[in-house]
Amino acid sequence: MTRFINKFATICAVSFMLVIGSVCSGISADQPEQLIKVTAKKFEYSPNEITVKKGMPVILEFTSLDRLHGFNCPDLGIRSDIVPGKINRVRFVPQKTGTFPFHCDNFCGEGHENMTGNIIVTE
Ligand SMILES: [Cu+2]
Repeated sequence: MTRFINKFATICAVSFMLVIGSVCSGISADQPEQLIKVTAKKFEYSPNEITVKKGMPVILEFTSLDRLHGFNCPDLGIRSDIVPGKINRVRFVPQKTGTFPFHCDNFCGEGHENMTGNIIVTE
């Protein structure tokens, strides 16, 4: 009888740990952040088309290959300077699907007006 109780207790303990383990891993795996590196130079972004998923957190990591640029995506409320020799990061969680244009908002010379791209948010 004691043996049976011991076995039962072990099974209970193991199942309990399995349940706790799956709950905990569920929490940590819940919202993985997607890191997207974006470089800027006269007069383009690379990539200039950024596809992300609605509800999935994104970190945009900006670097400049030449001079000061900007990144402005007003529809998604994303704005950053892009500074040579520096890494600027912006985190956001897209809440709506669609195609949202972004542009450079630090005048960087002739051709600045063409420094644009799109963030595409899919379901
Ligand atoms: Cu620019």
